[in-house]
Amino acid sequence: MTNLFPKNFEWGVATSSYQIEGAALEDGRTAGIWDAFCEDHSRIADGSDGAVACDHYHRFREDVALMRELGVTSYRMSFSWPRLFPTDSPEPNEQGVRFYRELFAALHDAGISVMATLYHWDLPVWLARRGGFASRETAQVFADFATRLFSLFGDDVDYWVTINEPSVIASLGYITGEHAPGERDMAKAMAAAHHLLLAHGLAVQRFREAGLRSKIGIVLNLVKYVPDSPRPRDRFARFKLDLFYNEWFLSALGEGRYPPLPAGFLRRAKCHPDVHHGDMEIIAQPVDFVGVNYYTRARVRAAHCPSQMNCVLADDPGDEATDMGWTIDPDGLRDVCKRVYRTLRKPLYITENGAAFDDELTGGAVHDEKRTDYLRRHIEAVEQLLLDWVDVRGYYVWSLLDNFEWAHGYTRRFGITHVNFDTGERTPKDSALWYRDFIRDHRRS
Ligand code: GBH
Repeated sequence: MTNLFPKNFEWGVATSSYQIEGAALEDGRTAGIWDAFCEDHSRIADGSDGAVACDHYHRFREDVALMRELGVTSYRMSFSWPRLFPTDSPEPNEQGVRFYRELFAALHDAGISVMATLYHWDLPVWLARRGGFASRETAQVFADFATRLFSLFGDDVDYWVTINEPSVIASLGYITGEHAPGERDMAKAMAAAHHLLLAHGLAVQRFREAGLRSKIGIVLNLVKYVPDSPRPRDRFARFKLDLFYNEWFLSALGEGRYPPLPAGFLRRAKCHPDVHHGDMEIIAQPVDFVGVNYYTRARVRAAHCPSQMNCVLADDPGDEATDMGWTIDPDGLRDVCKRVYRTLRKPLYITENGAAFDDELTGGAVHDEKRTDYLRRHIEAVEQLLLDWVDVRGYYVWSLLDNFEWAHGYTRRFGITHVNFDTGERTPKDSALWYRDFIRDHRRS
């Protein structure tokens, strides 16, 4: 059997702090914006929150053992900022530091490399009170946070990620308000997007100054947008969504400029972010790799909807979708990766890819053929990318565990491991067993 995957290709699984850790107010952690957001239970599908989640804070050894059994080579996780810095004091919370040290030691013993994200949406409330990412000052506070983590964990982390999905934070957190902090304000969204990118760039600067051997990059969520029809207005609607969710970030990081705005409507609406002299150079400084999160393609149609730039998402009749309603399109992964590689010319890691399905635990097993099929087809797309000379160096399944799926609470299961949220019990699904066998057959050491 031909094996195209290069030596040192990372086969991984991914999670994030608020979605799995629980222990929300234990051992000195203070509230983050998601704790605060969930207090209004109407915002979360099942009225839940991440206070307990997968209880990974207490069960991390079991979770590392699960990963070892899967044979993964790498684990992508994120730090909980309010756990490490519960107040604005520069002194870290020792119990928080101890948790991550023990986690990294366990991973190290299991021979699993670490990809650590500095910001996967777990912002301390003390910083949100100062304006959060809508405020420029937060970019500096983030850079100080990053510097402290570089010195605390240094080369225990193999791959540092600055920010997870700036476009999703800006859109769901500041335009639709579906995510924390729940704002609906286009000007704030554009400001937040700029400050997230600036925070990224400042952290990369600090990383270079720290002289670590490990690598640093950013993770972007890319959606493949297609027009709902060949009509010009639908094609222009597609162009606008692609501009704000994809091109805006690629252009800033790759070329050090924001793309020109069609019709100048953002400027007229006074939504263009306030870019200071020198910001774009900071944002565009070279990274070591780029992470791509890919889930779906989306069809776009022009319609009267001023809050969404007169673009709406159309159903994809006849196409298979996951339980999120997201169309399954493995070729989309190829398309977005080729585009990122063409514009940024850096090694790529698929830092998230996976699917939510309504799984049933029967007789100690979960027969999630649809998820296995989803993963297999997307991994085949990665093989195609390698044949197309795209430098893909790793693939991480979202997610190791069923977890707190943001506004969907516990109603959507993305895990390859089933979690019983009453008992905390973990059960590898059939997809996990398939992934284990696939890795065994394809990893080279
Ligand atoms: C990721 O975000 C997050 O990093 C992770 O924490 C989360 O659990 C995971 O995905 C699963 O949701 O245009 O309506 O067809 C993914 C962000 C934003 C990706 C919406 C898909 C397009 C949906 N998603 N996007 S649509």
